[in-house]
Amino acid sequence: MTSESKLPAKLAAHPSVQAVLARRRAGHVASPPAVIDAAWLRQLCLAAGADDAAAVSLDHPHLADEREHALAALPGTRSLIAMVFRMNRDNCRSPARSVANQEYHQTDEQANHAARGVTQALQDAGYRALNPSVGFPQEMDRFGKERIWVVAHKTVAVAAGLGVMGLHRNVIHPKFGSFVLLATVLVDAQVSQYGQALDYNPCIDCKLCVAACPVGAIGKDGEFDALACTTHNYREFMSGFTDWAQTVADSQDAGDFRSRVTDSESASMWQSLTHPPGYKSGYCLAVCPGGEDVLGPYLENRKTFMDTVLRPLQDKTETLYVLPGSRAQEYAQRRFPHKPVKEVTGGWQPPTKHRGAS
Ligand code: B12
Ligand code: SF4
Repeated sequence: MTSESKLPAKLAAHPSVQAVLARRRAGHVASPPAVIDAAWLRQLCLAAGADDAAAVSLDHPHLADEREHALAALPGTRSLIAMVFRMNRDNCRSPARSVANQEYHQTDEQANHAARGVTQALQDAGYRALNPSVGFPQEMDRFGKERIWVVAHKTVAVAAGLGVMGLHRNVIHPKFGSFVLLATVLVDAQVSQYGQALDYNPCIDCKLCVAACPVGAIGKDGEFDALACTTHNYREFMSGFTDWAQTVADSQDAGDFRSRVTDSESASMWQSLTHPPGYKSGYCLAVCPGGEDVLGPYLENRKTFMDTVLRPLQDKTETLYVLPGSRAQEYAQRRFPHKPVKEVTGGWQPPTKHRGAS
């Protein structure tokens, strides 16, 4: 801080400035510890509502691609604090979209709330800290050009040792399995102890996620068709909404519009616009038996697990959204003949520079 004598007279006379200077003279402004105590930090995260937490240094080699993004979000970032939030399993597994979506959105809110609380506590302790959004909102001015998320929570959580990405490319926590959402807090200090990466993958390679995805977005070999996933699952987000609006614009009259878009689809779009938007699927995560808390019933009786968890999602009659001529279209028609397939446009192309990023 500039010494008192160097302050311009008008500024030095300001009541706020005088209050700050008086506090400093009285010795009430202590610098925070240079290194944050890891045990204190973990307790702070758990008390805020996280189910697990660990920090990772920004210098971790697996965060090389995150570095510029973290520093742009919070200049001076030294550490990232990864947090995990459990979701209720049977809610996520429900074929009723309203039930599963409510679970996602409630957990999303809880995670944002907790990350904000941790950020505030760090700020009060004298650090600079920032919590990027858990999911949406994201940076839509970059949409179609570069990545729209501030921090890749999966990459951070894996580097911090909170789990490993399974075949379905979501992080599987060793205990809570796939039923977790992730949050990250950036802070401008080192932490006394960082998390260690897991030395195994909680994914058991059962491939139920492959069988559950209605548009074949998950390959048996681990290939992930992000475009097929977004086109169907994110039908009522971003480019799916653009396609819906384009259909309104292209329609000659109300009758023409209603022949192209069912009343059920428009009502569903209305719901996504007035409430947090609804995912159409997320079945890959719903059926995953990975993780110690989840695995028991699968090991006990795999047939019962499949009959009660996988089948209801496979059997559900629901519209699948695909790009014309796509692999997803062929797959959906062949594997799920009872699910009507609808061609849509306006898919979300992964920007070339992010393809293959991990
Ligand atoms: C972009 C994104 C998506 C995209 C791409 C998914 C993906 N696998 O990356 C889409 C729209 C498909 C998506 C869907 C879902 N997502 Co999402 N998503 C994100 C987001 C914003 C960034 C993900 C990321 O870091 N990708 C880059 C790297 C790390 O991932 P990757 O798998 O190695 O990269 C591959 C793809 O991402 C793809 N890709 C890379 N860049 C881009 C850019 C674009 C535009 C596209 C389309 C694809 C793409 O190519 C890579 C190589 O195959 C995060 C939130 C965040 N800020 O971190 C949530 C997040 C990953 N999503 C999450 C969830 C829960 C879901 C859904 C289950 C939502 C739902 N209810 O249906 C589905 C699951 C689909 C699946 N099997 O992954 C959770 C995962 C929690 C966990 N346990 O890991 C996160 C972490 C949100 C959170 N805070 O908890 N998601
Ligand atoms: S469903 Fe099976 S294969 Fe897919 S991620 Fe989970 S454990 Fe791995």
